[in-house]
Amino acid sequence: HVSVQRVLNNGVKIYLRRSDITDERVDAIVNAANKRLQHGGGVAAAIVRKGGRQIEDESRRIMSDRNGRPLDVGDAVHTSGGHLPCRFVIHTVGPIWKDRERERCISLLRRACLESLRLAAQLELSSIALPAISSGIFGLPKDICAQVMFGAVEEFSSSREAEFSILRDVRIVIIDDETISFFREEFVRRY
Ligand code: AR6
Repeated sequence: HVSVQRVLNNGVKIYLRRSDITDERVDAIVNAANKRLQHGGGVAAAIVRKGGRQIEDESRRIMSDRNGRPLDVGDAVHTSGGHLPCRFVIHTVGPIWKDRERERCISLLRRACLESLRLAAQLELSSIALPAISSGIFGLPKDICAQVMFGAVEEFSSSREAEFSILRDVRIVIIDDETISFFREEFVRRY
């Protein structure tokens, strides 16, 4: 669980931690979800496995309230944390990587991160943990994921939303060796 941290604008602290995000003691963890909130694999499956039925039931309710209309890529919605140690799960939809749509994927990942942070600020949360969104099943290159995610946290920390919120503890939590090596490299490069 070695963790590194830096203080950004408005006193927002960014942490990089190696851990299972479902164990994280924060107000909200972010799920790398899909447009239909079907939590089939990766971090999503781990979240519903540990969090229990409630997260799946609430996810279904969100979809039925939308009459089945899928979320847009970059959107963020929330459910409770069920049996997890966090109060909320913020479900965001990252892009499916396509080499030919590089810039579009980058801007959608940035939006997914920012929408998650904004939602946490609106919910008056003080801490949040994010996984390496889109870098697993959705195939987004891990070096690009690290650049975009740190960039989005910095952008949030400099925003009015951050200034007027109590969100001060932002963690990027990564479970595997390979992914964290890309994030460590980017962390060292930036800070
Ligand atoms: N804690 C922290 N990170 C984790 C954990 C965990 N418990 N489990 C996996 N990761 P992915 P995506 C990492 O595939 O690429 C699902 O089916 C993993 O190593 O979970 O956005 C959804 O329902 C990787 O680095 O998300 C969607 O359909 C990162 O989390 C689709 O996958 C993200 O990998 C989303 O794909």
